[in-house]
Amino acid sequence: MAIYQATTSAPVNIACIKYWGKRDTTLILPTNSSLSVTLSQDHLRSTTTSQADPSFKETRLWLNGKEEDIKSGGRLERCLKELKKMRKERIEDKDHNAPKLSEWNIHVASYNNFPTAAGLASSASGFAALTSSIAALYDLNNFSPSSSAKPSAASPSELSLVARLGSGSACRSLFGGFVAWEAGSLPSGTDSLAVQVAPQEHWPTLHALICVVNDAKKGTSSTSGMQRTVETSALLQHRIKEVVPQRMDAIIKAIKEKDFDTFAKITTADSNQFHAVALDTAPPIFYMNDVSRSIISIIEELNRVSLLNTGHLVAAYTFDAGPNAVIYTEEKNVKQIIELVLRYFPQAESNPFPDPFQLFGGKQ
Ligand code: 2P0
Repeated sequence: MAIYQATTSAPVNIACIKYWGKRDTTLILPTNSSLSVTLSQDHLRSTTTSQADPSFKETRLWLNGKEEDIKSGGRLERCLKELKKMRKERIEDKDHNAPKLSEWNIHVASYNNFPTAAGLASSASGFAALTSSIAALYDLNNFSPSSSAKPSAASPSELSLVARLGSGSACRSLFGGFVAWEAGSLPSGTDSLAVQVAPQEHWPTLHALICVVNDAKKGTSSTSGMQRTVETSALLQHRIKEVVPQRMDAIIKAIKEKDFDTFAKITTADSNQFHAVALDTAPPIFYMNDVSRSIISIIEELNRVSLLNTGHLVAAYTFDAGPNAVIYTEEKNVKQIIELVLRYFPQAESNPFPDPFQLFGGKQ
């Protein structure tokens, strides 16, 4: 008896232009386009195994070893429905000998090698890994090293439409390197997908340093926080209409030209505007804490002095829906930044992390 099983993994991505707000909460269609960098090393990843078998009585899900309820009509069901449809239309309807995997229940087990829901984009890597794992199980995957894509293969952009139904930011983790999520305008959402702006090898000297300030689960989830912002923030409307479209064009140009100064200026400004719209929400949402703000001061001062001395910026900071900082910098400055952060935040004995702020000096 054949075993139908596939394991894939997906990394987290860190947005430079933030996604914050939905125009359709069921299809997960965003109010603005966004752009991120997918981390390339192994520190922040979800690994998912899915199995289909005619004997399975129900579809079940385990997250980090603990079984979770699958909500009827929820995000996982919506992703699964789309993938089953692709399997049926592309394979089973064309080849009547193909096993009818789309009719069987599946078991899915996913594991994160980092704290879940701490503002470290666990839903992004989680739904990206889930989508690519089930796509591989259903033989829809064209991620294999073989160059000739199978006729049934779904492109990463097509799979990004499915991952988006699980969690908006997940659509960007289907690609490596620099990735744009184009908001699209169709009510169906078929044009709201991720595209790769440049592969990781395009700018290999760009590094992301993750400073884990706090790995506790965050107070206000992104999903509920962003809708409160859509309902109450006037600043968000300005951001959507006037700010983000220009920033998307400018940061894509900066990435293509490997222009770190412009990349850093836009990334920093967009993080600050995202936290400003969070504050402009009623009641206000605070994701950064005093340590986050100290990191901002340190990087701002470093950049001020560097601008005076060299005319260039050294680093960009960005914060998601939590207090943890991500610092983008070029390879030549990594050591200086790590030493600087460690000088201001020396290692505490009680800290559960090996370093005071678990600094992953990994390449983007
Ligand atoms: C981003 N974040 O662009 C922004 C910046 C958080 C701050 O995408 O409701 O977990 O599942 O679509 O994807 C977090 O939002 O929200 C997020 P849902 P998601 O990375």
